[in-house]
Amino acid sequence: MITAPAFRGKRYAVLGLARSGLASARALCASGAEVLAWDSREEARAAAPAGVQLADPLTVDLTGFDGLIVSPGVPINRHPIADHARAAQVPILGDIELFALAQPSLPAHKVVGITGTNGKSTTTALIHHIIASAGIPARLGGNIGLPILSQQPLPASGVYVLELSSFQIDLTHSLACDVAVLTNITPDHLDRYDGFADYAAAKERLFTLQHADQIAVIATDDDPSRMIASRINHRLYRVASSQEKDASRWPALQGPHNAQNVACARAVAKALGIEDDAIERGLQSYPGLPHRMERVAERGGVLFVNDSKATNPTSTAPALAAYPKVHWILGGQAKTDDLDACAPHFDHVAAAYVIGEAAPLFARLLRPHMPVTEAGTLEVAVQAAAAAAQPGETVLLSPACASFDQFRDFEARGDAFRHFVEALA
Ligand code: UMA
Ligand code: ADP
Repeated sequence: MITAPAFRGKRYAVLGLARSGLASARALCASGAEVLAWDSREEARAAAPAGVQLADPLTVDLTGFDGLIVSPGVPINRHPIADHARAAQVPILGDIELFALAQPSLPAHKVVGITGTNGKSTTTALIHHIIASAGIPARLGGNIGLPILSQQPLPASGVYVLELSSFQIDLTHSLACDVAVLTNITPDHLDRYDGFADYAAAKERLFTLQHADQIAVIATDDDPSRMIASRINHRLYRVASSQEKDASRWPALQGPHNAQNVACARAVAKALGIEDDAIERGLQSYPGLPHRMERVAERGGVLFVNDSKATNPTSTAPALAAYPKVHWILGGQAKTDDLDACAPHFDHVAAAYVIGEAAPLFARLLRPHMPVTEAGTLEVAVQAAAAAAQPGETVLLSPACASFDQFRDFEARGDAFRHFVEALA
């Protein structure tokens, strides 16, 4: 766990006790801070570390507290806690800001921060893999599902590689990344922002927090990312997917979207002074991540692919492009009211199976282009798709939606897909 003398004797309130909130509460307690914490879920409260006072910060006068730590999943754009904290003049922070405040007492290290709408986890895991396989101590943390405060501190000269969502950046005020990365920006999470420009501005803050001697790596394949690159006043490595033409040597990094991730990771590795042949070895040996175009089974010549992490149409598009005849399972909680980003690849789809809240909308959008089954649940969709698929075809879960209407998160959805595939007669 990462602890810091900076927190000793201070008072913090923590709202949200899932992964990041629990890690924050534990690190603060272990650092000698006084902690009041809450989660609206009783089972989350039950997991609070010993020594924490359980009380809802909304019902407490926060005057004199040193900070309110909120989890990224708490919508501070509309949650009353935001005004409550502001009225008491208490700063609102997240676990990444606590990491930034702990940095001065950690052994000398570097931080690489990765943001973007899609490709964050892949790029983060790939950068971590290249650095670690070059023999440099490295830690992975952040939105990838590993709160950084739960990780062991690195010895001197190590590199912390942090995946940062826009929600986490919103709660961060002093993290200056030695290398900050932007993969791309397309519409996402618009329920949490006052429009697309506001969401893009949240990502841009990662770069405005950097110092003059630090490095920005920006993939300039889309207009909003090009716009952000044009405003960088410090060192900038501009990269593009087109720089990575031959992916044949990197089995876990196929597809045009991965060319963008590779271009970013290569630039970061170079910025950190890693030699070209070590970068090449890292790209070749990168093992891939679960739930991202993950091959889960092959049955009777039919391939089953779990791409549960594709939670918006832009991230689903490359998966459709990757297979010639797809039985496409999609749906859940829609983030957009169209599937335009996927349309160029509709000719790869043999049939669609729609599930969850978005089923009626997606059925209406897709029927003019392909046969559609309103399956409702993932289990029915897997059974129907498996029954229809011919040898050589692919059953693909690439939902283009959030999972929260039917699952705890995208991981639970991907695990359920694997389970239903394994249960097929
Ligand atoms: N809660 C309350 N009151 C409220 C609202 C929420 O008590 O009014 C509680 C909830 O009951 C819950 C907690 O607050 O227990 C919110 O937790 P969380 O949703 O932030 O969950 P964590 O486990 O802490 O996960 C967070 C990130 N979650 C989100 O951003 C929604 C995880 O990213 C991240 O991996 C983790 O911290 C570790 O850093 C997930 C994600 O979906 C993977 N990210 C989005 C994405 O990738 O698109 C941004
Ligand atoms: P994130 O962490 O930003 O959600 P991931 O690396 O987990 O990104 O990938 C999520 C989904 O997006 C996967 O389904 C993958 O197929 C797709 N994807 C990965 N990289 C990119 C990219 N650079 N551009 C568009 N889609 C991508």
